[in-house]
Amino acid sequence: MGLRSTDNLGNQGHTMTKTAFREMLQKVDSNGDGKISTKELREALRELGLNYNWFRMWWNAWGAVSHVDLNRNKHVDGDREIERLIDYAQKKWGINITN
Ligand SMILES: [Ca+2]
Repeated sequence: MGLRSTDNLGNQGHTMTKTAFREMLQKVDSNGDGKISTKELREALRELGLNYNWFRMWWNAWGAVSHVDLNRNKHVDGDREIERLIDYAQKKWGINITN
C-alpha cells in the first residue's frame, strides 16, 4: 500500500461504460478464475489502448492491484475491488467510465 503513483498514462478522453469495463476484465481473465492478476491487468491496459513500454505497463498494473486489493490476495477479485479498480482507472489512467 501507500503506492500513490503520479504516473498518468495520459490517455485522456477515453470513455466507456462500467459494463464494458467489466466485460473487458472478463476478456483478459485468461484462466477464467474471476480474479485479475497483474499479468492479466497488463492485458487490460492494452485492451484500453494504453500501450507503453514494458516497465510502465508492469508498473501501472502492479500499482493498480496493490491499490485496490482489499483482501491482499494479489488479484483484483470481487465487486468491491472491481469498483475500486474502476475508480482507479478513472483517476490514474484518465479513462472516463460511465454508469
Ligand atoms: Ca483481491
